[in-house]
Amino acid sequence: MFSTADTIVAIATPPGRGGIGVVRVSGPEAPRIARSLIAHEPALEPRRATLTLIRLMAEAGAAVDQVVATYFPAPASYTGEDVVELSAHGSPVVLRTIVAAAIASGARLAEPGEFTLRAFLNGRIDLTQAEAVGDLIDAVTPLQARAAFDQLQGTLTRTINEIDAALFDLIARLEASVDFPEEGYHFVEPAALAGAVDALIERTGRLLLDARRGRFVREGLQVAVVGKPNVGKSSVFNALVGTSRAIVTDIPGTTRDLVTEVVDLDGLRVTLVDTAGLRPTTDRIEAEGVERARQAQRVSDLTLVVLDGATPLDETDLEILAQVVDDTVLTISNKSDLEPAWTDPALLRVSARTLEGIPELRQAIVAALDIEPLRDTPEITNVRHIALVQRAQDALRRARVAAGGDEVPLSEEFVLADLQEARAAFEEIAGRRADDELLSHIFSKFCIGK
Ligand SMILES: Nc1nc2c(ncn2[C@@H]2O[C@H](COP(=O)(O)OP(=O)(O)OP(=O)(O)O)[C@@H](O)[C@H]2O)c(=O)[nH]1
Ligand SMILES: [Mg+2]
Repeated sequence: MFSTADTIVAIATPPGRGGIGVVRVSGPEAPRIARSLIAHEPALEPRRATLTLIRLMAEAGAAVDQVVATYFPAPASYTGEDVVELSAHGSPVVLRTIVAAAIASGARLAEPGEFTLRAFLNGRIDLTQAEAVGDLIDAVTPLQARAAFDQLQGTLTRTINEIDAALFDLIARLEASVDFPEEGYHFVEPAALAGAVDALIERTGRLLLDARRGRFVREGLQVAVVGKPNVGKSSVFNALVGTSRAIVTDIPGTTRDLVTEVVDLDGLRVTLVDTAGLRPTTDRIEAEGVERARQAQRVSDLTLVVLDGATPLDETDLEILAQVVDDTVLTISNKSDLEPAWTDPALLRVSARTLEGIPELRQAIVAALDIEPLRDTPEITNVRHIALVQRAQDALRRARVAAGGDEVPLSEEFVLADLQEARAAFEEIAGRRADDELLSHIFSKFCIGK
C-alpha cells in the first residue's frame, strides 16, 4: 500500500517562527525539484552546504529567502532516498512558499511520519528504531530521551535479532529432522532441544523483567493528590510543579475540576493530578468535582493523601484514609510551619508554604512508586514490544512442554509450530511482518515533517 516511488516534501521544523526553518524533500525527484527552487545553477554537491537564493516565483509578491541547501544522495540519507534539505529563515510564510513551489514542481506533501516510514521501508532502520524516533521527540525527561536514543541506536534491535537468530537456527535443524526422518538420527538431540528452548525462555524473561520499569519510563505514571477541602492539596501540587498552576484560596472547595501537570521526578515522567477536596456536598458542581477526584484516584498509580497537620483530624479525614487502603498510598501532613494540632511520626511533614519537606516528598513519591533502580535505561519500554515478547515467551513455554525432558520429544512438529509462532512475534517487533494497518497506526502519531 505504501509507495516510495514519488517525492515528498514537508516543513521539518516545528510550526511557528524561529531562527531557521527546514524544508525537507525526499524521493527520486528530490535533486531536480530542489534545483528548480534555487538560484544555484550547478548540481548540488553531495553533503555540502550551499548558500543560495530561492528563485523568484512567477507570481508577484511571492516570498523569497536566502537558504542553505544540502543534498544527501541515496542511500546515505535519513530516508535512504535522495534527500535535499533547505534551511531558510524560520518564517512560516517563506517555508510555506517553498513547500508550495516544490509541490508545483512535482512533489507531494508528506503524511505524518512519512520520512521515518520511508527510512523503515527502505531498510535504514527497523520498526523499533522508527518508534524510537517518535519517543525521542516526545520525551519529557532525560531518562525517557536516553531510553529512546538507546533504542534508536539499536540496543533492542540487537537483542531481538540475537533471539531471532537462535530461533531460526533451532527451527532449521528441527525442520531437517522432520523432513528426513529416514536418516534415523535427530539434527537436534532431545536434551539439547530442551536446553536451547530453556535458554530462550530465560532470555525473553530478562527482557520482560525490565518491561514494567520500561513502560513506566516511556509512558510515565500518574499520581493523584487527594484529601479533605482546605488541607493544602493545591498548594502541595503547586510546590511539586514549581509554579502556581492551581488556584489556592482559604475557601474550602476551591478546586472543582482536575488540574494536571507533568513533572520530572528523578527521571520519571509523572503526571500530577490535583483534585477537588473530598467531602459530602449538595453543591452540584462540587459533587461533580468530587466524583472526578475519585475517578482520578482509581486510575492513578499512587494516591497522595494530604492531611492538615495544624487542624485536628476529623471524620472526613479518617473516611478518606479508610477508602484508600487498597491503593498504593503515600500520606503526608501539610502546614508544618504552623503549630501542630496532632503528630504521627510515621508521616512525612511538609509545608507547601515554606517548601520544607518538599524535596523529601519528591523522593518519597519515587520510592512509593517502587520502580527502582532507575539509573540505567530499560531495554524495552513500548507496550507493543512488551506484548509481543510476552506472546513469544508463551509460545516458547508451550514448545518446552512439547519438547519434553531428556527423552524423545512428544512431537517435533508441535515444537516446530510453537517455535515458529515465537519467531513470528519477534519478526513483528522488528517490523519484518508488519501489516499496513499497524504501520499507519504507528506513523500517524508522528508529526508532519518527521
Ligand atoms: N500555613 C500554611 N498554609 C497553607 C499551607 N498549604 C496551604 N495553606 C493554606 O491553606 C489554604 C488552602 O490551600 P489549598 O491549597 O487551596 O487547599 P486545597 O486542599 O487545595 O483546598 P480545596 O481545593 O478547597 O479542596 C490556603 O489558604 C493556603 O494558603 C502550608 O503549608 N502552610
Ligand atoms: Mg485545591
